[in-house]
This record gives sequence, structure tokens and C-alpha cells, in this order.
Amino acid sequence: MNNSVDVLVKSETDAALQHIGGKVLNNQRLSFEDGVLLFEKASLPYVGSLANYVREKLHGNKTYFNRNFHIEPTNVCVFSCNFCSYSKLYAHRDEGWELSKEQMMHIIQKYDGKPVTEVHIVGGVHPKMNVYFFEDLLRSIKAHRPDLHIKGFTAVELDYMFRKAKLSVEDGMKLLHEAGLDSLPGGGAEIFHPEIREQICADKVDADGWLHIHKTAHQLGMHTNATMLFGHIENFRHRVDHMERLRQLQDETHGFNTFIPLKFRNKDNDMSNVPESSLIEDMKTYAIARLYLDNFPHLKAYWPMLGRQNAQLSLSFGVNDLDGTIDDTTKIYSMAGSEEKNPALSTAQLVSLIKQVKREPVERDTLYNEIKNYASEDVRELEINPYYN
Ligand code: V47
Ligand code: SF4
Repeated sequence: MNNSVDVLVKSETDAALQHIGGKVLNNQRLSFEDGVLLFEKASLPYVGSLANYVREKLHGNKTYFNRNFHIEPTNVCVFSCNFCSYSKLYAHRDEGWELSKEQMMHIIQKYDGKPVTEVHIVGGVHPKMNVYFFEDLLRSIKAHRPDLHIKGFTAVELDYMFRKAKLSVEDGMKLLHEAGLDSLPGGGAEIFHPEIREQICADKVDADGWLHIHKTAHQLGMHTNATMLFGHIENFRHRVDHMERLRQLQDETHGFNTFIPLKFRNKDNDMSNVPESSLIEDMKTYAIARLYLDNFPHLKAYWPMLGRQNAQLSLSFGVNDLDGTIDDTTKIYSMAGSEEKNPALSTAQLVSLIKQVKREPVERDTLYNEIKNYASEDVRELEINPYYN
């Protein structure tokens, strides 16, 4: 047992919070009401210290990242989520972009000979880009570069393309998995509770549909991630409800790798009147997620959304993963007002960010197999070596 956190729990004056702290130290699961109480009453140092205790018990000082790049096939979307600053309705598609298979293969080929391990494919829901178009794309990527892990398509995109092709979720997932889809990103989850979902993204797949797609992927042996869009019109009970639904599915399948809380950004969308959450609120949300999701191995801060410095800070509040080099014009975030206008970090820069806060940078693949531990590498040498830039 870590002495300082033990002392912290014993000196907590609120009996209910002390009881929750005791549960964390004794490896006992938190209840729904425990989660809500932490949001309502706990101080940031209290949840932060507990989350850091759990983080270090699971991963020590290790902080994972990977070398990845993004492809966004289109920003045309049949849906109209109020928080989205990125999509163009199909009726205005001439103002958006749609990439052909050849254009996407050109992006893939740009990375020939470079040590990237993952491509993340995510975008709007275009009515003409159907499941067979993406099947063909996946096959072409795998034929060109079999070792590249393809993490692609949110449950929202998949739900639409399967329904349109009149395929069951099971048949649709099998088709894409056999074509080369290795894992699913966590997007589209937003807030599951219908009270909120109906106000922010009424027309896309609901909670049960989202969870069914991830469960089906898990049953095929694929791993997936899960996100939560927080800090807008939801309350604490909605956040805990969201995590509870994920925790229950994870108990059944153990297919989730990573939970990714995404801070709502309010620039240029239909929710611009909603203020953004404070940094304290953000760090508390990471910390409570680490405590509540006791069956999720990893907690990720997506640095383009949070900003580099806040991502560094999150490493003391339960986070053990910073996504990756990303190398993208990740418009989905820059358009919503995120800190990072053109997100890309070199490996040397990521290693340096992690080392600055005295953590141990570890390059991983998508499935968290360790590729390289940079703890004893000299950052200045990495900076001048083109392999790490
Ligand atoms: O579901 C859209 C979010 C998500 C805004 O699995 C916004 O490794 C904040 O899920 N403010 C898509 N967030 C991206 C995503 C993701 C990203 C990185 C890694 C992984 C992974 C998954 O982007 C959407 C939505 O929740 N989003 N608009 C906004 N204004
Ligand atoms: Fe479309 Fe996704 Fe934007 Fe919703 S969040 S409008 S589904 S691109």
C-alpha cells in the first residue's frame, strides 16, 4: 500500500468520501452513487491522488503512445449532431470534401518506409460511401501494407453503412474484419443517456446500438475503444451512467482497451452558447473515470483536444496514454476550437513531453504491445535523428 494515499484517505473528514477511498485502496468496485458523490463532493487532490495510485499500480510510470496517422474520408454527413463543428450536411456537400479510394491510397503510400504502426480512419457519414466501398479500401490498404493496423469507423458510421446495405451487425462486422479492419475507435458514444442524447445527437445510433456494435466486434476477437463527450449539458449522473454501461459490457467481453474522455469544445457549432468545462472539471473527470472503470486497462488523453500542457497534467490524474504522433490535419478538432491547430507531434516531441513530467515514455502498437521504452534515451539525440521525426 502506498503510504501517502493511505494517510490522505484516513484524514478525509467526509465519512462517505473516506469510505470510497477505502474501497479504492482495497480494490473494491465503486457503486453508481459512489461515482456521483465523487463528482459532487470530492476535491481535485483527493480524486487525483486516488486515480494516480490506481494508475501507478496498473502501469507504474509508463506512459504509452503510438506512431499513427489519420485519414478522414469525408466531412459530409447525413447526421447533424449539435456539437459538431466539422460536418457539412449532404445538401451542402460542395463545401465539404470526399476522398476517392485513390486519394486515400496516396495518403497511405506517403508513409511507405516510415515506422508508423496504425492508421486511424474516421469521418462523416456519407450516404454514397457504402460498406463495399470501404471493404475495397481496407483490402487495398492491407494488400499494400499488411503490417499496418487499421483502426477505423465509429459505431455511428458502421450502423449507417450496415443498415443501408441491409446487413446485420454480425454480417457487416465480419465482412469488414475479413477485409482487414483490425479494431474500432471509440467515437460516436457521446453521452448514452437518452435525456442528453436526444438533445445533442438525436438522429444517430442510440446507446444500445453503439454497445451492440462494440460487443459484436469483441465477439469477433477485435479490440475497441470508448469515448465520452463531456462538459456540455450533461450532469454528473449522466457521466456515471455512461461509464456504468461501458463497465457492464466490459465485464462481459473484456474487449475494450481504452477509455477516452473528450472535452466538449464550443467553437463554430450549434452549441457555441454552452460554456466549456474548467481545467479542474476536466482533470476530475479523468480521475473519476480511472476509479470507476476498474476493468478498463487504459485511460487516454487525446492531446489535440486537450492541448499539450493539459495532456501532460492529466498524467497525474489517472491517464497513462497520450494517443500518438497523429500526423494529421485532424480537422474534427481544430474546427471545434481545440488548442492544437494542426496536430502532429514527432516521436521526439512526444517523448520529451512525457519526460518533462517525469514519466516513462513507451511506444506501443494499437494493442498495447510494447515496441520501445524511451526511458533511457537522450531526447536531444532523438531530435536530430530523422527516424524519430
Ligand atoms: O464522437 C466531435 C468528438 C469524436 C466535438 O478511439 C468533439 O483512439 C469535442 O472518437 N468537442 C470522434 N469533441 C473522435 C474519436 C477519437 C479520437 C481520437 C482517438 C480515438 C480512439 C477516437 O469526436 C466524436 C465526438 O465525440 N467531437 N465534435 C467537439 N465540438
Ligand atoms: Fe456526423 Fe460525426 Fe459530426 Fe455527428 S459528430 S454530425 S455523426 S461527423
